[in-house]
Amino acid sequence: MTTREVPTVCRMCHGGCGALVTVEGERAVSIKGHPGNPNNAGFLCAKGRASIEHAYHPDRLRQPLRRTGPRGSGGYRPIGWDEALDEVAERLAAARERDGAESVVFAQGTDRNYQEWLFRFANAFGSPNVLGPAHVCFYPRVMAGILTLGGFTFCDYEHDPEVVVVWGSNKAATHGDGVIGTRLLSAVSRGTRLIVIDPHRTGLAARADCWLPLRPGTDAALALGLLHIVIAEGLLDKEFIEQHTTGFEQLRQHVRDWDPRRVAAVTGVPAQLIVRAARLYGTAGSAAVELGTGTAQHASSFDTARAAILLSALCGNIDRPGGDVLWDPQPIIGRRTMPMSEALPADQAAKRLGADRHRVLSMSGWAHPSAVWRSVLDEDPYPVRAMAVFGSNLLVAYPDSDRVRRALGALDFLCVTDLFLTPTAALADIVLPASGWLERDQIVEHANYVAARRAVTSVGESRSDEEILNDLAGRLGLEGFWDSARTALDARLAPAGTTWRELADGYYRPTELRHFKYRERGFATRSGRVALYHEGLLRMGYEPLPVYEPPIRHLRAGEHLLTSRHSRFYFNSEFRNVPSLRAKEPHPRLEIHPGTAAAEGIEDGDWAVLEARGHQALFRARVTDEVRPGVLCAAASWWYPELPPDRSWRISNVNRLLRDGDENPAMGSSTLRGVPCTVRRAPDDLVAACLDTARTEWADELP
Ligand SMILES: Nc1nc2c(c(=O)[nH]1)N[C@H]1C(S)=C(S)[C@@H](COP(=O)(O)OP(=O)(O)OC[C@H]3O[C@@H](n4cnc5c(=O)[nH]c(N)nc54)[C@H](O)[C@@H]3O)O[C@H]1N2
Ligand SMILES: Nc1nc2c(c(=O)[nH]1)N[C@H]1C(S)=C(S)[C@@H](COP(=O)(O)OP(=O)(O)OC[C@H]3O[C@@H](n4cnc5c(=O)[nH]c(N)nc54)[C@H](O)[C@@H]3O)O[C@H]1N2
Ligand code: SF4
Ligand SMILES: [Mo]
Repeated sequence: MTTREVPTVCRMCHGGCGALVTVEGERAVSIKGHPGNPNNAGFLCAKGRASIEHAYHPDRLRQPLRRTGPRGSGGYRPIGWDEALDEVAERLAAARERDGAESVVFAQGTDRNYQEWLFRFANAFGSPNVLGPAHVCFYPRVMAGILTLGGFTFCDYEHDPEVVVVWGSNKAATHGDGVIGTRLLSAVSRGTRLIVIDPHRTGLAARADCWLPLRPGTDAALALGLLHIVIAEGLLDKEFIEQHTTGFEQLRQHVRDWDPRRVAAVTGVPAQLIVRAARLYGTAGSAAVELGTGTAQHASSFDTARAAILLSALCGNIDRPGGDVLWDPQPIIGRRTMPMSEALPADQAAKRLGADRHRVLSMSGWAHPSAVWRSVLDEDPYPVRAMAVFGSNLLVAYPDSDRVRRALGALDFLCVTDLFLTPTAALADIVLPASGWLERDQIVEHANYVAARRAVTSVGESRSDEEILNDLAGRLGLEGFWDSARTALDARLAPAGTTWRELADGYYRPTELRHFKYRERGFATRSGRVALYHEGLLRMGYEPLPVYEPPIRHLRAGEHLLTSRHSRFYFNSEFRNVPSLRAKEPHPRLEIHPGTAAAEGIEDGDWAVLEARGHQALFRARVTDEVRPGVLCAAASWWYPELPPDRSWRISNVNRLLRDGDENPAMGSSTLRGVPCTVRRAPDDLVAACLDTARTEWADELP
């Protein structure tokens, strides 16, 4: 048997780390960090190290399935690929014929490097409706950048920033990958100073020069305060402002009243700390801002992101070495052009669900989930009948999970492509087995390179999303696809003058990092300048300058502020079934301050019942002073793979307690952080009734 070591790129999370996989014959046997990868330099986290355990997991789906029992029962029989794909193509075509292409929704969760394929497919099919969690994840940042600067920025760790602002993100745990975490931490060890804006004392907050533990949801007020201080104290790059921005005077007027005392009263952060942070940032020779989902899951999501970009512009950090550098991709058919948005006719694009309210979200191509559920359940403004999901566990990812369940149950046709029979997949009419990351050739686009992720093994009959979409496109006669997903790799690389073979042999192609690009070609905005004041937003009916919208917070006696966060050992809802990772965090955690816990009679390790909106969820208390008093921080996206599918998502799902709101006007971001909620110790018999896997008869113990 031959043994080889294959250089590749891990994708147990957003996938930045270079990995070396040892393969014996057709089987991957071990994995380690790739010391020669410029992003992670040999690092591999616990998730990455569990890749092989995950790939050959006994519960992997290995064949396409057709549902035999009622939705949610988990009754399926295996079928062949041709039968499965014929049926999917037929059902999608029939829905399009009967109710229009917009009646078919395509869904995906967080990006897994095939997102552009799904957009391309939906556009070619004629549906404007691609559903994803974009509005509470990355897109407030992306769209704030595109509208304000004409592009998206990333922090330049090639040239150590003097200061990095880590804003609403637990980067060291959630971006342990080369994209950010490793590089941020090594910059810090070389002297980069940190400002951390987070109600939680994260690992980075503990190492920060300046930690601003603000009240959840008050980020935009803090941002306006930082803008106020740098303007009032003249910590500005005057030349940049004069030559490359529009609307400075309006911005100056707008933030005039946001003095440190007012900001302190709103955010709960002492005024002198806010001033110290503003000075540290404003006097740095180079500084970068890292925004996370702590800023994206409330009413001021888009405004916070816009304000952070304005701060960077005022202090001259845009496109500066060690600053916020505009992404300048290699000329492949990739993130920018692969979606083929020009293929979607304008009258179809205008039908995108949620576009009437959240025009900036809609500009980015995403439909709003709440509008999708309304269409399914109420046919308002038109019926949605069919959905094809490529990698999203909708029942735990979206707020108001019970409504999501009703909507999925009401569809005429649901197809789910996944690696496992998740509770969402267990509602599908047809389930398609997706290959894992070790099983597919994939182009990986990062800020600093384009790299090759390599297929080194295969599991059952599973196929990549790319193969499935390309095949379905062929069956439906859609334009713009290829003979095979393999051919597509070469076609997509051709504009950069390379081939898949060449890329795979070379492992990665570095992207030349260029600074101050605007000096030659201006910014890709209407005026060619950074739009501090944004006329276009005003025309769309939104605020031309960032505003602060107070979070919903009418606390009654006994209520606390519910929030959630992502876990170091899982990736959203994934890996609760991977033993080595589950052992590290066996139960869904509720982080609670000692004072709050004592007042509610809860001790470390107790099971606790959270209750909000008439729904309950069980979590295991971790009593810690890392969280602010009065904050209940629950694990996001928890489900129990060991329980029957239609129970597994109900027991410890924080999203059952949350409203499917659209509080931010431009992006429709839901308020998932800082929501009123009660907590009490859970009676032992309730815990046993909910979690005892030996039971065969289940009653609905939790409302
Ligand atoms: N309350 C609360 N809710 C949140 C969040 C929060 O912080 N708090 N975070 C939000 C955020 S930021 C996000 S991004 C979403 C996450 O939402 P999703 O991205 O939908 O994440 P998952 O629920 O983990 O679903 C991903 C599914 O894809 C499958 N999968 C993995 N790889 C592949 C593949 O290559 N192909 C296919 N077809 N399937 C694959 C996995 O097995 C898993 O079942 O949740 C959001 N919801
Ligand atoms: N290990 C691991 N890595 C992941 C993921 C995962 O689930 N696990 N998920 C991936 C995905 S899809 C995403 S989007 C990213 C998410 O990664 P992050 O953006 O780092 O998101 P969280 O881990 O949820 O951390 C959010 C931080 O925001 C803080 N916070 C809560 N409310 C507020 C607030 O109102 N204001 C501010 N300023 N801060 C607040 C929390 O205390 C927490 O420290 O990580 C990605 N990487
Ligand atoms: S941080 Fe992400 S990419 Fe890096 S090893 Fe861990 S799971 Fe893989
Ligand atoms: Mo996300």
